[in-house]
Amino acid sequence: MTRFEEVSALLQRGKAKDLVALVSQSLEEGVSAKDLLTEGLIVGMGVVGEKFKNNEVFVPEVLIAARAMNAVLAVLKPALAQAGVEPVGTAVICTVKGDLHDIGKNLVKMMIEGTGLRVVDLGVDCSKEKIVEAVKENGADIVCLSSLLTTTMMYQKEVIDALKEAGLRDKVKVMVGGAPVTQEFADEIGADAYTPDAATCAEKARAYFG
Ligand code: B1M
Repeated sequence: MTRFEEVSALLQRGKAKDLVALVSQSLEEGVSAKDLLTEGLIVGMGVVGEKFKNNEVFVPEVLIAARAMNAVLAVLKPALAQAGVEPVGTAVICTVKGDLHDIGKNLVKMMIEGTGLRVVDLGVDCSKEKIVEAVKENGADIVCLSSLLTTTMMYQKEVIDALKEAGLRDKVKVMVGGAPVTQEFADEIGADAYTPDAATCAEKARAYFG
């Protein structure tokens, strides 16, 4: 079994302690944080998702895997983020109302912070009112919305409408993402950008500041 397969297997079994130990050791040995993430952790979570879909595992197992993922992301964070410099701008990020999935959102946050932007994280199940308020309070330049459910992705449009109503739509870029979201959907709801993964999102967010 390769190192990445080991990482993936521990994640699938939700072995947080062993996973954190293996990832920490791998970082010390010089294995790239990005490869541990994309070739180990994200692959492992994909397998969990597939088994979940096929009723081979159920919510408790998925939850345990997700907890292990969030624990290990904290270990990877320093290696994924670049050295802190004065923030060039501010992004507000959340998972939208009705949706509790936060792993992708946490990854996007980490990667954006790594580009030198300040990120205000509103968490999960976030209402449009809370987002509008946070944009005002923080003078945000970007709003990043994550949705993992087909039932919650339409709420991204509600957020855009609420920003319009509050007279803020021209002041912020709205970026959308999450597994069911597509470029076509983003165009349909009038978002400024769709990105399929955290790294591309961070790159695009940073590009708004030249
Ligand atoms: Co849920 N879940 N889940 N789940 N879950 C999915 C999403 C699902 C596809 C599983 C399946 O059936 N195969 C399915 C959705 C079906 C659909 O709507 N089409 C599903 C379901 C049905 C549910 C429940 C309804 C199950 C139930 O209760 N019967 C329930 C809903 C709860 C709710 O939210 N109200 C539920 C619950 C849960 C858990 C709580 C058990 C747990 C979440 C724990 C947590 O997040 N803390 C969970 C998990 C873990 C998953 C899967 C297995 C993994 C999601 C994940 O973290 N992936 C997922 C299956 C799957 O996606 N394959 C599934 C890893 C993560 C790195 O990827 O989040 O896609 P992702 O993020 C990516 C990109 O999408 C992008 O960047 C990231 C990678 O770089 N991205 C952005 C994400 N957000 C972005 C924002 C941006 C830009 C890019 O901003 C601009």
